[in-house]
Amino acid sequence: PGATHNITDILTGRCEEYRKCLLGEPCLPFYRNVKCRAAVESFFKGIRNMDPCATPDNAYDEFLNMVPPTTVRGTTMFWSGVMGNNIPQDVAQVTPEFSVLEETFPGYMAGNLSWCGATDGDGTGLGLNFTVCPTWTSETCPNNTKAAFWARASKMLATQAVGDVYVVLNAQRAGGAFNNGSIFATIEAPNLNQDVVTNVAIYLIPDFQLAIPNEMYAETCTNGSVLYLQNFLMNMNFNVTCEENPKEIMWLQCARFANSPYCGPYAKGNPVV
Ligand code: NFD
Repeated sequence: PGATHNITDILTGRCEEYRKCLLGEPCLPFYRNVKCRAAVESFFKGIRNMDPCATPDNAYDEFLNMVPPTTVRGTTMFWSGVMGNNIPQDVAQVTPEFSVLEETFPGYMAGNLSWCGATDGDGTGLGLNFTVCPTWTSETCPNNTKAAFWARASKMLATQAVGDVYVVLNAQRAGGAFNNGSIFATIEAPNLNQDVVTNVAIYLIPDFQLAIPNEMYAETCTNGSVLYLQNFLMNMNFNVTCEENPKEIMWLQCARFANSPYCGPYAKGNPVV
């Protein structure tokens, strides 16, 4: 895929927006003194002149320690397998009760951007490729520049989460709502802290873009990979709850996909109105 060619300007601008609290996110005094030029420099520091498929795990540590992902107690929301329509991100943006990685400082800066290191350079002399980056697959390019960023940021998000946490999963995800190879499964869930996380709430949502009601519920809270996840978390000593088609998410899905059989007074899970 293409690289974001003006990424330095975008990162700088987003950094200024965030530290000046222009976004309405919970805005911490800690961030006010962030030097955006230094932050952007540290963002690139660990990946310059690096093979874009062999990024060290700690490449972004200096950057992430300058602007760590921080969420308010009881609001941290993870998601997995539901990327297509940005539903969790959009719900979180207008719901103070939920915070996703994309609204934390580092998540906001890097969201929807594409970048990678380059050993041969692309003429800029900056050790980055501003034109094109290798496509990620776990086989061909496992430790790619971008994956290393989201992996480390996700780990920090999970590690600092306190109180109730949430995870939004796609009931119709091919191969199971809880995907063993996902970042949620491999990085976020294992880094939750049993001593401070009071409950893990699983929000199992249908894919509202699928029009056929019978096929809508591939998984429920009591079967398949979701049941496996609940047992996995309970074995780790977490309190776990699971809700199918929760109204906290459904209202936005129905605003986006108003003709879905999951919307309206006769829909499963909906109160009759
Ligand atoms: P997904 P998830 N390397 O829907 N997050 O649980 C690369 F390069 O399966 C946020 O994996 O859910 N890409 C963002 C990967 C990105 C890899 C990633 C990997 N090893 C993670 N694994 C973001 N904002 O962009 C997955 N992907 C790609 C955090 C996959 O192709 C969030 O806190 C898809 O485009 C969230 O709780 C995207 O990552 C959780 O991790 C999501 O894959 C979602 O990762």
